[in-house]
Amino acid sequence: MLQSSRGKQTDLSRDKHRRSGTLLRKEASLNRRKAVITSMCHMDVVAWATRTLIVRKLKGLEDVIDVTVVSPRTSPDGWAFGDVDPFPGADADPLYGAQHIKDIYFRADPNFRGRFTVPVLWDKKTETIVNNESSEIIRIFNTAFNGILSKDKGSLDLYPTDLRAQIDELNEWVYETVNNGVYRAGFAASQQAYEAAVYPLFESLDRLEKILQSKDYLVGDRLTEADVRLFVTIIRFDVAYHGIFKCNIRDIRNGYPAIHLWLRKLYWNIPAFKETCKFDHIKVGYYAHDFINPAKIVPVGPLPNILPL
Ligand SMILES: N[C@@H](CCC(=O)N[C@@H](CS)C(=O)NCC(=O)O)C(=O)O
Repeated sequence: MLQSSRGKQTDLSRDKHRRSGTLLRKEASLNRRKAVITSMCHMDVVAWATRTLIVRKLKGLEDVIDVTVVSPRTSPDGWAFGDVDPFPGADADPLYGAQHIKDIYFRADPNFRGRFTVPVLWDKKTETIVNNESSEIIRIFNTAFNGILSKDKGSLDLYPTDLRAQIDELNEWVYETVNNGVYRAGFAASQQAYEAAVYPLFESLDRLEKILQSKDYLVGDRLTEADVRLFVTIIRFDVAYHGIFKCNIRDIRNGYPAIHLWLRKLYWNIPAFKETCKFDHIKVGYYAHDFINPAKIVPVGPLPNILPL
């Protein structure tokens, strides 16, 4: 977590949502409305935002969901838009000319006192934040626009009913020990806290290695959101977390053949994975932290960033 606002944190006021946390707004209010949603993302660096970009492409939502990319460099005011911090690939806010993501939060809720995180899903029609939680945004993308998508995109289901229990169970420990585990190891302020994150992380990688023996996907025999959620962490593992976050008991390319094959098949065979991944941005983004890398030197390796199939 890169920035925190001071004081008691609040969440965005939420509409009634399902027990699964699927939606903040009713699906019907989003369905059939083209180009009304914008997703503000810190595009190439952060695993949380990239999940939403992958699912946006998998579902063919490029014409429905615009993307505005903020600068990956942190500032005292949080994430800045591209006109304030002209980082290559960062965009100005096309809607309101906002300077920082926090301005968008205050537009949605002037009393907001939480963290000004990305991604943010913004409804251009009602002019408010629909959702700022990536795991929920990918479920919105999975279903909310199916009525206006082509048959094959509309019928692509990354959270199929018959696999939900297995997906939920896997997501839970993968989130705790892997997706979030790398951050807990990387930002640990004591040896004890670091070890409390890094050992469970590698235990979970060992467990994932067994699951992926002779399998292309984590759950069932099809691509699901579980693969997307794990992919964004594993693709960053060797190039970033192994070094900057000291997650270095093993790396993926030498230590986990089944995970490594699963990773490369997704990356090389499915364009949505490759097209949302920019290794140079990932490296610069993670190695730019004052706290853990004051000199901000970005390592050259490992090369190549990802091996061929
Ligand atoms: N639960 C959120 C977490 C998002 C998140 O932590 N984003 C980070 C990117 S590293 C962020 O914007 N941090 C800014 C902050 O904590 O102030 C999600 O998955 O969407």
